Amino acid sequence: MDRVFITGVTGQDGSYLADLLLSEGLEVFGLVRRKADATNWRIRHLDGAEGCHLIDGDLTDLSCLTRLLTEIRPRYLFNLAAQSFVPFSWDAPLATAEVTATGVLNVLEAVRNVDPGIRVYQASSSEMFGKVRETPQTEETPFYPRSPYGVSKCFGHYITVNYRESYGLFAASGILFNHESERRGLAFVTRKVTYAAARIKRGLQDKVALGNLDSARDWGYAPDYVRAMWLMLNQDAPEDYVIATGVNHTVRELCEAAFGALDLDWSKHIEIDERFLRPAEVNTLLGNPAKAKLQLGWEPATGFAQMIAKMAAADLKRVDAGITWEI
Ligand code: NAP
Ligand code: G4F
Repeated sequence: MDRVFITGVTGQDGSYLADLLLSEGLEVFGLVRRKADATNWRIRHLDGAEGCHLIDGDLTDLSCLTRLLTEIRPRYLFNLAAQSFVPFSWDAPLATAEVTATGVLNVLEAVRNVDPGIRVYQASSSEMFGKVRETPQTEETPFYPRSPYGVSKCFGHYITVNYRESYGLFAASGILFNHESERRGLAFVTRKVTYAAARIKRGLQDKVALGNLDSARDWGYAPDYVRAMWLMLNQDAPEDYVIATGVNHTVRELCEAAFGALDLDWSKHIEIDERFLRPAEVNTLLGNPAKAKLQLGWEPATGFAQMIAKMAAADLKRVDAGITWEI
């Protein structure tokens, strides 16, 4: 049975990827960092599941990664761990760089030293395009990051390309546009809005405060996107791919979709709070997934409206069940 090592398994993508790879018959080793109060709600169903091992460690510690890869000897490694919340990257730029930038180098060094045959996936981001140089964005579009997070992701991307070219590693970088789900963290705008809409529907609050309503994102569904990651590591050669839907929507349209899914009028419940504006904004992102379609045979299965309706329904269920820890 092939072994796979996933960093970031407690996050949105890591949890879906673990589900997918377990269903494909792989043995999954998921890296979990220590927290004082660890609910790890997205992987609760995986704790003790057959073929799944949750192991303690931290991406910022090369000795830890080296020891774990030596013990586990995986065939595949997915590096999904990151400080992934853009606004926090201005609050803690060094901590962001340590995980989101240098953490990638730790992974590549551990792979190079333990077994350069391990196939590596790096979670790159459309945030690297930032102040976009062309629309839509492709694998060839130049980067112009707009946050310490975006800059850190550029480092992670280029060091992955560099280790592939310098040492012949099978290292592929997925340039993923925003993707969301019922397991999205509550701070990100889609889930913030669907959760608030569910609470408003039940009379638990009346308003939700947001920042820039004009900002546009190419939003896809996370379970579709982890399929693309798996396809990338099963090609003959490692390459970089844009993963996106090719359609974008504004935050205002997101509000319309989320509140509309619960038969609410969004305009009565949104207020603007400058605290949610960013020092430098990425105004619009739109990806062209043509290469992924052609070479991987990948296409998104779930559209924007369907995804937002699923998220709103899941949040309504949580609110009705009094579940407050899935945030
Ligand atoms: P997420 O939900 O924020 O998950 C991030 C994961 O990284 C969590 O499991 C977190 O663990 C872990 N982590 C953070 N610091 C760590 C450390 N020092 N050691 C070990 N693990 C650490 O992010 P996501 O949405 O699943 O995204 C997965 C990856 O794709 C990230 O690299 C993100 O930057 C990138 N990406 C995401 C999107 C998107 O739209 N979702 C788009 C493009 C790229 P805890 O649970 O302990 O916090
Ligand atoms: O949901 P967001 O916080 O996601 P953002 O910044 O686009 O980053 C996400 O996608 C990236 C891929 O492009 C990932 F790499 C990254 O890890 C993360 O998953 O914000 C989306 C947009 C922004 O333009 C923001 O200014 O929504 C706007 N927005 C408006 N009001 C808000 C809010 N964002 C948040 N988080 N909260 C608000 O109240």
